[in-house]
Amino acid sequence: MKVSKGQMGRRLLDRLLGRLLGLTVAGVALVTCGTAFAELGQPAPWEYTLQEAASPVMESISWFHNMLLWIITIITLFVLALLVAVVVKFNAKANPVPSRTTHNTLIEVAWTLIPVLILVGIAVPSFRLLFEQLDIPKADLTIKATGKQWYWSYAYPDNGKFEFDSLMAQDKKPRLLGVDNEMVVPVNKVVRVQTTGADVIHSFAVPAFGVKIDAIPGRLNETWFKATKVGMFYGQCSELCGKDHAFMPIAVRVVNDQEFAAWVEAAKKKYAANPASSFAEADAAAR
Ligand SMILES: [Cu+2]
Repeated sequence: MKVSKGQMGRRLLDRLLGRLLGLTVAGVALVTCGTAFAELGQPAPWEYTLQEAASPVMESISWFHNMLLWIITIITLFVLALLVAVVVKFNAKANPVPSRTTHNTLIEVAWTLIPVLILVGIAVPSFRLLFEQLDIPKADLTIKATGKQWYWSYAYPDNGKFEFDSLMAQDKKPRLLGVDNEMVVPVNKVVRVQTTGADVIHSFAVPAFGVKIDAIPGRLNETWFKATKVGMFYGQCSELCGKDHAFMPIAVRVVNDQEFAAWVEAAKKKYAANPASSFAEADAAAR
């Protein structure tokens, strides 16, 4: 069969478009799979967004992040449009005799005032978020997290004064995030987290809760979270603290009230004779 040049061109174009469509579908599938298979409370392959929020603070952080992304996208496109207009309309060929205008009061006031208004518009929700993070509501329980080279110790001063060490467990999943003894908290309760360092500066961070706070020797820092979902949530030490910095994960198990009460009873017995406990040290010092 003879085909004309025009037909061939069209066929080629059809095939190219088909290929492109296929690639796009594959790309979209890859991206949506990446998020569809993403488990709550931990990073996922091909993830490019923030982890799914599991606390009110993280919900505010995600909202603020997305809002800023819109603003910055609009500004960037606007500047790009201006640049394109300048290149096309005012190059030497298209505009051989340039205007000698030096001032335009209206434009100068506008390009000063509009950015100021945009910044003020950003500042309002930004400060609201900052206060939400720093103004700790009345806590239902307090946990003291002590960063050590290279593991975490969690103390529960309100629930029978026990403390235990939490070390990365090689055989546990997810890799590099699983630990031997998890921090356990009740769901929908305000947890005050106090952090300190026993040797060098560490940082206690759990992305799904929107928590990241330094653990500094000789200081007691404070933050809070209210986990709104039951499950496992992981974080990592987020301050370079030495050779095993990457191997001191934070694993938080969020359970319901009954499960938490049962865990506290078991933990009190299990960790009663923990020689590493700062409560044991305090008892020894008092004697
Ligand atoms: Cu550390």
